[in-house]
Amino acid sequence: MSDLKTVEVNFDGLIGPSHNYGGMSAGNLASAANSGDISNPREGALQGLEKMRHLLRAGFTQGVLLPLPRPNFDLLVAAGFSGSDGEILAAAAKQAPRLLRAAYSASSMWAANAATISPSADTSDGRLHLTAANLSTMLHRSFEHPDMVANLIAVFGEPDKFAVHAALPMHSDFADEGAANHVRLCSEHGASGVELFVYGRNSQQAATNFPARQTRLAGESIARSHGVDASRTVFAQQSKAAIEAGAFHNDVVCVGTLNTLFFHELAFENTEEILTDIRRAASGLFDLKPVMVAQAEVPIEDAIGSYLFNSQLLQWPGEDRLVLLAPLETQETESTRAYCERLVAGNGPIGRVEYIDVRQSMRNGGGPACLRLRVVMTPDEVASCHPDSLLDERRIDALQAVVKRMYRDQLSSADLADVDFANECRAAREALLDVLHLSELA
Ligand code: SUG
Repeated sequence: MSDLKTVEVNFDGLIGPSHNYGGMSAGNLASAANSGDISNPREGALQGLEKMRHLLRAGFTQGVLLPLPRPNFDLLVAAGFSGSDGEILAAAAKQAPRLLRAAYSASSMWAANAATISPSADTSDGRLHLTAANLSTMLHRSFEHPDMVANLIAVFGEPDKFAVHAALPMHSDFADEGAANHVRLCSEHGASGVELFVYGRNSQQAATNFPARQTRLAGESIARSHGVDASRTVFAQQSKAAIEAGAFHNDVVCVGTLNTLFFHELAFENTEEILTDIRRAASGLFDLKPVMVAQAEVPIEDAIGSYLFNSQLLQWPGEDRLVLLAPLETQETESTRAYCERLVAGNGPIGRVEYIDVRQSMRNGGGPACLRLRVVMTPDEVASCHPDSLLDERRIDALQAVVKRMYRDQLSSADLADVDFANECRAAREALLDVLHLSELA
């Protein structure tokens, strides 16, 4: 029996005080285009908090994941730097500036890459399973997972209800980028669903021009360890054309929720076969509603430039049809704005589009969908997770006050060498942890 009160909780990654444009992600066109620019961590974090507030006010249950400790001194020490913090930073700035930018990366803000989630309705042991993503393809993301596991255990600590799995082995055969390459479809959130694991390459296939960051083996491994019914699981290959056009994660060209899959014509290698597989896996559960956007209507370059698909597709309280929460860039791109107008004028499953400002994150290739990790939770699970990680207006106000007081509004790569800035980052994170009573993570 499905449970009507099971909800999809969005846990947004809060943008950290060291948010910078490091040019770290090959194949992510925004990261390359804005490399070296001055960033504004304060504005970024405030934009993220306003998105969370917007959804909270609309009636959603909204969670948050706080930034990880940066700079990561362990990385710099592993690279042979030694001495005081100040000495390490100064030497790294001179000898290995790219490594220093990696050590400071605030990339855990993109919570869609934190983990892959299987809700308890889909798993053999009836627990909610979370596997931290190894993010092994990009250096600056590859060391997120140990701290992320600690974070996830702090939030989902009750072992009878939640199973937090460590990341898959750190090898390119197991390359895994988490929920960004995973879609769950169902009739309603509490019912058992179909899990779509999207991959860019088979494990032994070499990366092409732009790296395919997810292997099929990674998805298969996660599906096995979560205990997802094989007949309700689909593996789908991302198209090479999409990766080469800059879709470094599937969620740049596809988003799905409930029975609706919204995707670009060039998203998958073999669209017809994938739709057939999903329909077969969904038999007896729901009727799939595919919404495919034709290349002739929205060229893939516009889809990627505007992040049309990197939107949150939401069952908005009180509305019959789904709502697409898209970045402002989608409104500012002629083809995608016009497409959205036609979309809502039609009688398909998406009835409204809202635009939201997350520009600081967008300039590093992260739209509204990248910033959140979706966790479908029963009322019991909501009651069992760390309560302060679920937001109310007061907690948002308190986080906002820390950001306003302790985050810089201008950050350049030269600032990363300054030990005062490293200390500021530590202090800001501790103040954020304090607000949510998570000081054990300090
Ligand atoms: O992994 N950008 C992130 C963006 C992640 C977007 N997430 C999803 N699509 N779900 C990435 O490429 C850029 C950081 C820099 O260049 O400083 C960066 O890591």
